[in-house]
Amino acid sequence: MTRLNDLIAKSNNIVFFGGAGVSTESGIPDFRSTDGLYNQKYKFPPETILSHDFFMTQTEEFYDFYRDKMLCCLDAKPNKAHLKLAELERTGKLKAVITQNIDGLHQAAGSKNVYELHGSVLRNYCMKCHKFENAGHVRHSRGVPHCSCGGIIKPDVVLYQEGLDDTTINGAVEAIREADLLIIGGTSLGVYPAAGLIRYRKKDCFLLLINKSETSVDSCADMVIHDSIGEILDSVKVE
Ligand code: CNA
Repeated sequence: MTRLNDLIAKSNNIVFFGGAGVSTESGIPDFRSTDGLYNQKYKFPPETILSHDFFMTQTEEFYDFYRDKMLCCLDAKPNKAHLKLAELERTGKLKAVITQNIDGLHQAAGSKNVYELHGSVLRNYCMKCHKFENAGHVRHSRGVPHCSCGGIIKPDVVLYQEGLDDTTINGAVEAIREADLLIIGGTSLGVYPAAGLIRYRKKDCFLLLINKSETSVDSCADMVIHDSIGEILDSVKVE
């Protein structure tokens, strides 16, 4: 791990871009691993259930799945990967975490500059009066959660068929443009447009990939580590 530590030591603008694999060591299943949600059997595929159309037309069924499979992250704790990234931010070396995750664990670990490309289960809002509700309200309600005004509550997560928030994308792109070390970790890089953002890195930005399985970006990365992101990041010495 000497090479990794040298790399971190000489970088002054580190950006981390991650996905569901960052949180598997906190007990939250990802989508595409063998024990991930895509390999479990449901009446509909997860990408159908987690789509805008499905939410609008079969809201109760959406919430059955969402409470069961997506809100389990409310009980999860940050792991070694989240904690090390927060520590690196405190030293001033790491400038931003860009995540496709919706579990809020980077902030729970202490990270401040976090771009949540796909929103967060911790935020929910009334589709009628736009009042925000916490995740506890959604979790403990039955059927379709409603606001006191009678409106339906929607999680502030980006469902399939929905666009990403412009301010979040712009902030993430800006951070990637400035990076001298871009660490990509725990993501299959299969979900767009999020995965496409890494193309905005500078020509001389060092690209480090830490992922258990191969990705489409392995061949153009400067360094590839196929291992547990928690273990690898935990081995990083913070000066
Ligand atoms: P994915 O497509 O499921 O890929 C996860 C990747 O992480 C795979 O390539 C795995 O090999 C790898 N991986 C799994 N565990 C580890 C580990 N411990 N160390 C290193 N690598 C590991 O997930 P993506 O994030 O690429 O796809 C984006 C989707 C997943 C986003 O829309 C997320 O909202 C969605 N998602 C989020 C969560 C969460 O918030 N925790 C959970 C499940 C899915």
